[in-house]
Amino acid sequence: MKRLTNWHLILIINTVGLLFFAACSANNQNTTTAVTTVTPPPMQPLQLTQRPQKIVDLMNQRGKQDEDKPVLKVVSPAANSTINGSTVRVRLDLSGELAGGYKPGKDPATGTGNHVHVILDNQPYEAYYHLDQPFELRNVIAGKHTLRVFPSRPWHESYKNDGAFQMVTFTVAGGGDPSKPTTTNTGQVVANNNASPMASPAASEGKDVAPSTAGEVDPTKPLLTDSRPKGEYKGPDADPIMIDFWLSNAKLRGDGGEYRVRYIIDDDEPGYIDKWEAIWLTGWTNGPHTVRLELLDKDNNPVDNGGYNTTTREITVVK
Ligand SMILES: [Cu+2]
Repeated sequence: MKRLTNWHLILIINTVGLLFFAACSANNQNTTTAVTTVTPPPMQPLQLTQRPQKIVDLMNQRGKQDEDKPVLKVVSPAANSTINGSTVRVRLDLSGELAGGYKPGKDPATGTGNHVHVILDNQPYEAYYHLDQPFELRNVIAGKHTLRVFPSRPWHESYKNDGAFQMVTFTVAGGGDPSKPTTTNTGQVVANNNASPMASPAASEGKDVAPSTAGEVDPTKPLLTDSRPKGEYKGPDADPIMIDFWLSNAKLRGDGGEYRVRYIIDDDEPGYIDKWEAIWLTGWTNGPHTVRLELLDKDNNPVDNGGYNTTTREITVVK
């Protein structure tokens, strides 16, 4: 009986040893990917991909619109003005080289069209389609604010020519009720003033955050204006997803400058943008994601400008 037990023990030890050996050899075969056997691979391996064919087709249909150089001027609120009350009327003037036919406006049939991205402080943009119709920000809270505008295409890619972008700083005296959101005249929420104790404009991370006031932004210093992605992406629009931004007073490495833009999706490995143009990422999983964009200097350190140069947005992908 005793001998049998020992024999069993030896058998067990040998079996365990064999298993270890098998496991080790399996690992050895994977030495080049040893890290991924320890840390599970990310659930969402995003990859750069080219501009989607449906957008290429749209561009062809648009003729020479994409060669236009639209210039925007903020007529109201006037730069450095003070507004009494809590409603800020936005009026824009569009000029520039428009021979290709660039004109904002929503096509009732498709619900899309050229439009302007309007950004209060560092909140997500709102779309302004018909520049001859009123656009108001309502219940803007008291204090200093910035408004940033630039022309965009139906698929939300910005025009990047000189003069396309303008930022003005203005002050709201009196102001709205901080316990209620700031909205447009069509009811779109621009800022949920009471939603979070995070009062710092640097922490403005989307619609759920921050009583919205301006950061201490210097219009002469490098400025990254976050634009896309935003909101919810559904069905065929959910993959690939475009990242796009406006860049002022800074040139990226690939454009002859020294700056880079870093993007971090969820907590994945960062990616870098070294040429100022929209990029498309494919491989998104269903559900909520965070997209962080930040401007880096030549030493890869974030460049601060009133908290606007590092922005995190929450998006939702529904495939
Ligand atoms: Cu847009």
